[in-house]
Amino acid sequence: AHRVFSGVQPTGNLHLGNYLGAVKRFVEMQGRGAETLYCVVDLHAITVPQKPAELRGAIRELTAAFLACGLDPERSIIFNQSQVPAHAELAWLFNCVARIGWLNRMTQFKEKAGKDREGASVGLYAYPVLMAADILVYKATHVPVGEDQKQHLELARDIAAKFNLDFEAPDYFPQPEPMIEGPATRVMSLRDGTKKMSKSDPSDLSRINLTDDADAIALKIRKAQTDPEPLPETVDGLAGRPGADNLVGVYAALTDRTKADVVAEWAGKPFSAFKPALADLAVQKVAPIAGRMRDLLADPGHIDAVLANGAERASAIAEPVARGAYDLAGLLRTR
Ligand code: AQP
Repeated sequence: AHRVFSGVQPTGNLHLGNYLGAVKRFVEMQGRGAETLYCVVDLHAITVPQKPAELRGAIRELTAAFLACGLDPERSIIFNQSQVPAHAELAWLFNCVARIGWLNRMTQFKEKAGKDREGASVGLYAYPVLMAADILVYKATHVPVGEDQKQHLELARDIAAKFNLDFEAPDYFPQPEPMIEGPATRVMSLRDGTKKMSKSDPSDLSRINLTDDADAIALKIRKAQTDPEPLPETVDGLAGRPGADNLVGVYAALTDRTKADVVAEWAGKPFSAFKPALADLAVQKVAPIAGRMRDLLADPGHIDAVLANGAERASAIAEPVARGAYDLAGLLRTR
C-alpha cells in the first residue's frame, strides 16, 4: 500500500516555491488511493532560534495555509510534529544509526549554518535525521518534496537500510521514494534566476508570498529578472536563461501544463506580453488563498481541533512503528 508523507516548516510566510514545489502537489495526492499525511514540522523550526509566542502563531498560520490551499482533514491527516512524540523517539534511535560522515555531506546544513558552523545548534546538524524519522515512523513510501530536499531523502533511505541491516529486520523500514516532479520543483528567486526562491531572502521582491495582494504579485512579476530575448521557439531554448526558464516553469505549474506546452503557445513573443499574462494567472490562483487563510485564522479553535484530531490519528500509526523499532534495538520495556 502507498503512504504519502511530507512536511513544511512553520518559519514564516509560504511562498510560491513552497506552494508549487510542495503544497499544491500535496493537494493533488489526496484521494488517489494512497493515505496522505501532511505535517507542520515545528521541531524542525526550532533548529534555529524562534520566539515562542511567534512560533505558536506560525504553526496555526501554516495549518490555515494548508487548509486554504485545499488540504482536507477528511482526506488527509494534518497535524503538527511536536504533538506526536514518536517522531522524536525514533529520531534518537536514528541518531545512533546514522554516521557523522553522512551528515557532514549535507549541503543544506552548510548553507544554513553559514560561516559560524561551530555556533550552529546540534539540532540543525541532526535535522536530516529527524526528517528521516518523520517519514519512516509512518513507513511512508512516497514523499513529495522540492528539489532541494533530494539529498535529505537519500539520507533517509540510507538510514532505513542501515537500521534494517543492523537489527536484522530486512523489511522493517521501506525505502521511501522521493517524488520530485513537475515543472516547478525548484522555483527560483525573481531577482536572481540562479538562486532558489526562499523565505529567508532579504529581498521581498525575490518571492511571491501566498499572502501577497494582487498589486504586490503584479509588481513582483513585472520586475522579475529576464533577459532581452523573446520566448524561445522550443523548450531547449530556455537553457542558459535562468530567469526566463523560471517564469515559464511557474506559468506551466500554475496551469498544470508542461513547459514545452507553454513555450509552444508563446514562442517568439516578448516577455513584456508574457509577464502581464503570468501576473493575471498568479493573482487568480494565489490571491484567493490569502482570503481563505484570513477566514480560517478568525477561528483558532477550529485550527487547533484539526491539529488535535490529526495528531491522534497520526499517533495511532506512528507509536507502534517507533515501539517496534525500540524492541528491535533491544530497549527493554516492562509496561
Ligand atoms: N524554491 C522552491 N521551489 C520548489 N520547492 C521549494 N521548497 C522550498 N523552496 C522551494 C519546498 O517546500 C517544502 C517546504 O520547505 P521547508 O519548510 O523546508 O522550507 P524551506 O525549504 O526552509 O523554505 P525556504 O523558503 O527555502 O526557507 P529558507 O529560506 O529557510 O531556506 C519542501 O518540500 C521544499 O522542498
